[in-house]
Amino acid sequence: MSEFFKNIPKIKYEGPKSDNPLAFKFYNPDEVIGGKTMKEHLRFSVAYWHTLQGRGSDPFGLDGTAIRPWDNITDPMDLARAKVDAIFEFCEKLDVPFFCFHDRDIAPEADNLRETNRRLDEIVARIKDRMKDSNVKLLWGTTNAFGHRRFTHGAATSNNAAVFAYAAAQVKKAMEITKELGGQNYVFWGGREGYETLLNTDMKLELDNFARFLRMAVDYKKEIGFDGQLLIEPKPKEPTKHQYDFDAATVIGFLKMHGLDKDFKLNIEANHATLAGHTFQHDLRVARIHDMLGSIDANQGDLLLGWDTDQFPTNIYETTLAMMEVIKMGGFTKGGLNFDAKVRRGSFEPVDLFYGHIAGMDAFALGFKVAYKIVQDGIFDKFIEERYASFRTGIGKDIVEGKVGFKELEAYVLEHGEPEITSGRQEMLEAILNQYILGVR
Ligand code: XLS
Ligand code: CA
Ligand code: CA
Repeated sequence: MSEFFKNIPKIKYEGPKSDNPLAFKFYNPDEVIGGKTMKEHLRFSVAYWHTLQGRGSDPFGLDGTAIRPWDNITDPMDLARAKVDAIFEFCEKLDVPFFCFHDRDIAPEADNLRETNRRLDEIVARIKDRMKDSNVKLLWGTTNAFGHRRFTHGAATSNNAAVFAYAAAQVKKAMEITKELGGQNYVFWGGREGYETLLNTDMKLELDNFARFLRMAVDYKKEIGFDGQLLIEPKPKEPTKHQYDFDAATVIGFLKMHGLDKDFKLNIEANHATLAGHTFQHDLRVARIHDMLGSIDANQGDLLLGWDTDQFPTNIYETTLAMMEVIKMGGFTKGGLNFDAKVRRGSFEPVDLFYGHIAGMDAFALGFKVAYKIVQDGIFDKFIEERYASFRTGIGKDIVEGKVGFKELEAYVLEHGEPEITSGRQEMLEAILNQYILGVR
């Protein structure tokens, strides 16, 4: 087996003061916090599509800038085989326990579904073989039902029933291979499930069809005995103007409306939350309070650009707030932190792939440590508890317990007069958060 990243050693933890760019400063995989190692808490994952498939192209530069160790391999199947070796080498050197893929990332699509599936089978067998002597596992599999021109009007929400069928056949196979590889989750990201203009769109039929599609997926999951978690990944726009899985709240409402909320959880991506006009923490919170936070696509967007830039997450403020939500839900079970992130077009050398992941892993490791201390100290929890104290006694308790209606509440106001309100102390709390982030508290 050839080595692709030849001059890159296994990345080790060297501590916050290390000046070695190829070392972890905050991510110490073996460090035990609260009874689990950091590796177990954070469950990092590499995205096949960005790291192995990304070419560093953009709409103004269709020719990619990326230089990759497999550039001299021209046959598409030879390339697919080589990339299997490359993903294991990459994850092992970074001590990342998981990876994720779309069906079309691991094996190129052929002229017909039969041959496409045969190619998949061959690559899956190779991955399975590599898994035998490696600790690297599959966090989730998914389907690329948005790249091919047949999906230009959507997949499960296409106007064309034959396209709906094609998407179903593709998900069927992708779910089978995810199971075969011991994948812990299966993700539905609505690639082009949305619309460009309502002038040509039957929104009701498209949404109903989408629910039908998800129901079929649940049925098939049971039929084949796949015990992974099904996840939906919200995104408000891009590639279509409007995507049906707009944000966490929309997806949860949709799932509940169709009686599917017990079968799915959410995969929340930071950059998608900000595209929807929310903070990352907002969408994580919405998912968490509904007990539907499954997994995370760890990246960050550029708020000045306003599109899906999929950058490596380096903002400690954001990673801290995100990890507070994860810790509050009791940690990941099947989910993890998947780096759905790509190095910039200008960062074209193979070593930049390592720098990107190291930066992201350190940012989340530090965020996790800070968040763990914040949750343990309970300082914000105590504040919130106190802030809502009025709902634990008297009239507030009666409201919560459903004992009163408008008439009783009017009588309460007539008797008690103007309420006394308290300060929200936002600036004070933000200053405390800064102390935690700076490690002085
Ligand atoms: C695209 C999505 C995609 C999903 C997997 O914006 O983030 O990469 O995570 O299909
Ligand atoms: Ca994603
Ligand atoms: Ca994205």
